[in-house]
Amino acid sequence: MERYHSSRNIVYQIYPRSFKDTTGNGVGDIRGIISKLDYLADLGINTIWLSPVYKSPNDDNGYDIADYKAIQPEFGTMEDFEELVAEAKARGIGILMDLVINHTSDEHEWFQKALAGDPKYRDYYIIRKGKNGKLPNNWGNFFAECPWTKFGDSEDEYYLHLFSKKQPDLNWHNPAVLEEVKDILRFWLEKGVAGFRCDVINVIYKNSLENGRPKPILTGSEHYLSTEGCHEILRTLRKEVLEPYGAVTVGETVFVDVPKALDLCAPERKELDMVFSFEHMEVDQVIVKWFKTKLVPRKLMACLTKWQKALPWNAIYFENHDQPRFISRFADLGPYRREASKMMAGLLMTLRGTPFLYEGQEIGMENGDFKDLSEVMDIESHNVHAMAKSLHLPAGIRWKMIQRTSRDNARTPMQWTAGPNAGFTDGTPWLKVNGNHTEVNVEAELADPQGVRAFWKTMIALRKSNAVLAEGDFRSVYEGSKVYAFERSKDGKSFLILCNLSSKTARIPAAARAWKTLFLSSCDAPLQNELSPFEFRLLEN
Ligand code: ISL
Repeated sequence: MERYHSSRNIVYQIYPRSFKDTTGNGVGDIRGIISKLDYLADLGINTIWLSPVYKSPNDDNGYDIADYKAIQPEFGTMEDFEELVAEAKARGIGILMDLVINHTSDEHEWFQKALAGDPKYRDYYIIRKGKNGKLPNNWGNFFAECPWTKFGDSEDEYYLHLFSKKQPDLNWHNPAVLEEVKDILRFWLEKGVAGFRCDVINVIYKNSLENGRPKPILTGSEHYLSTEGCHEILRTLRKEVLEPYGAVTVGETVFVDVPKALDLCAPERKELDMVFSFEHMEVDQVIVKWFKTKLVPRKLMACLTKWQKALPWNAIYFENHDQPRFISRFADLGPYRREASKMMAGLLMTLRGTPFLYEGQEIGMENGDFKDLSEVMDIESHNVHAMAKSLHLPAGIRWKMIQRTSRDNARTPMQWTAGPNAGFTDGTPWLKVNGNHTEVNVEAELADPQGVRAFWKTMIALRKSNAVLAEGDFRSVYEGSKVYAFERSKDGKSFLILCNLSSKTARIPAAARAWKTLFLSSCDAPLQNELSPFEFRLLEN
């Protein structure tokens, strides 16, 4: 139990579709993950979060589950999965499953039975009559669709889906749904998984289906964000199912502010262990994520500090399968891909909380190099593009939106080698491999002791072995236009962390002078009074 809740945990997220293909079908698979476990163990991580590997028609790449107890055939078999758990365990690595319980696939047996008229399963979903020829309510949808779709052949009945129409929302007012989910959790816990990353967990329980206050996005969300019903479900699952197994949970919690996050993961509430908050992902957005401005480092620092101070412990991350690559967000990245990647490694490993890194981050992968919409596969990107078109946004702007923000930016195949398809597959990859793989790849990194991956490895080892970095208190020391300085301290020992979040050389702030000894720098030849572009530096007192 202790191990998985440990402050020394370092989590590595795998998007199985894009990690490593061993069959030549162009899609990553479980055997591919097994083949790379030594690589991951060597990096020093001790937990893997697997994006969904369950049977799915892939409308949303596995976030639309058709069978919670079966492995997606293109990823392999249940035996492969069991081998993965065992092989990972042998290397001291635990597996977190992705738990998607706001919705199922419309191809799930439950929804199919509901469509066939079985009243038991009809009540697993949210099905309502339209109102005077109109939709049941005015709610919005996460994927820029209408959230209501006609239920089967019905003339005037609709089912609710906050995501795609192939992802009908479950009815969490029905106790049978809770029982099904308990059973699913136990099924995977019995297989030895360490816990769950809980997809959009704070929206599962809808208080009512009343009209919402009209808003630019997600009208209606006040009726389902962090409801008391949701809190109660989380407490029940933890007490009755998760706790006996010592399982860990991290909730993906959309639109959480600090109080809402605390309500979900403050230890005394016994709900989730940690949450993924989004505010730091939104510092460069204008109203919605599709419109971005320049990333202003000071805004990012202020946001990080705010969350560091407010929560006793939390998940920390800069990348995942839904977000553009973080280094690609620096408008002035220029030739500093390696430097910025190292600096982000330093930052992630020295903030307080459980660090989550995403596949490819450890070698400094950048956004996909897509040339037009035909190269983009993600349903959200296509829906948003279509919506922008219907709003008569010019083609150039529409493409910019997708190019900069599409979730496929982070989903391009993992770059293992400089060879064909970056060594990801012998077949045709399901999503275009980034052309920069000839330069950015694991093979090259493994041969480079000064490389990005080597720095990640150093930082991971330090984070795991050092009590001050793992458990120490956090205090912001300086937030400038380029430099972020913060202190981590414990039992009279203290580190000062200096990050240059810009491509310009930056003066070391006066406030940093109390820390005299250079412990480590991401830069070969650190300067006396200045930080080099995107330098990360650790000082001791
Ligand atoms: O991409 C987003 C954040 O910028 C969101 O709109 C995202 O859809 C939301 O965070 C929910 O994400 C999760 O649930 C979705 C799935 O498509 C995402 O991949 C998953 O992370 C529906 O299951």
